[in-house]
Amino acid sequence: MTESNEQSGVTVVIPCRDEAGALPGILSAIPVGYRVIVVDNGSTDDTAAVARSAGAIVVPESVPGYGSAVHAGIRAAGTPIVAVLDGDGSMDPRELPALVAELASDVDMVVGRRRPVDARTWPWHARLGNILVAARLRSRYRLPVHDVAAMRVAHRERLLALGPLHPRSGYPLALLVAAAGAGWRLIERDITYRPRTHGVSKVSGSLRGTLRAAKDFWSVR
Ligand SMILES: Nc1nc2c(ncn2[C@@H]2O[C@H](COP(=O)(O)OP(=O)(O)O)[C@@H](O)[C@H]2O)c(=O)[nH]1
Ligand SMILES: [Mg+2]
Repeated sequence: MTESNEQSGVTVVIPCRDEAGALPGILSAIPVGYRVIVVDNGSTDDTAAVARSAGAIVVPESVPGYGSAVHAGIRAAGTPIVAVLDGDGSMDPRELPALVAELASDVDMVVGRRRPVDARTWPWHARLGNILVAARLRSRYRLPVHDVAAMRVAHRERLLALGPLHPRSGYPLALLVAAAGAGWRLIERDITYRPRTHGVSKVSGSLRGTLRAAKDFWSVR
């Protein structure tokens, strides 16, 4: 990241809980001109210090959960465009400019469709859950998606206008359902999906985690 982080009009929001190991690799791959906000809530490792030392802005969030963290980051972003990706090294920030390039006044959000690099990247239970949820988003909400927008780029004002969504891991689905309700136009593009580089999964890395996420998803219907 360089001094001229303002010029792109893009802020990358990275929700993190205990991602000190993965963050340096992610932050060194942030495209030139992009600002970075790391939202830290409940980390017990030095996620915040690592983020700051790499030049990111750290926003604390007291309400636990992925959704609360993302919403806090969007609120704190000072640019018209917000990008969101995970902080575990599973997604490549270098793929963001291609998504940003497709965002336009008549395109409300550009979402990434994760393409795993190998079979171990995505636990079967999480992948199965994802396929079922995406099928429902296509059939019930007419959204042109095959994934739950884990990496996404959107207009900040339009995101905030949707209001606060789900505080935990139901957030991505709640966002897509709210987007459908608001008549948003979405574009989906393939993104690379790798195994997390460090640390442990907080959501779908375990069957128990996937079932908890499924319960959160179910509450969004
Ligand atoms: N701030 C914050 N980030 C979280 C929380 N839960 C998950 N995350 C972050 O959300 C991203 C996705 O979580 P992850 O554990 O990779 O879920 P998985 O990919 O489904 O296994 C990672 O960057 C996590 O650090 C939370 O409660 N608070
Ligand atoms: Mg992950």
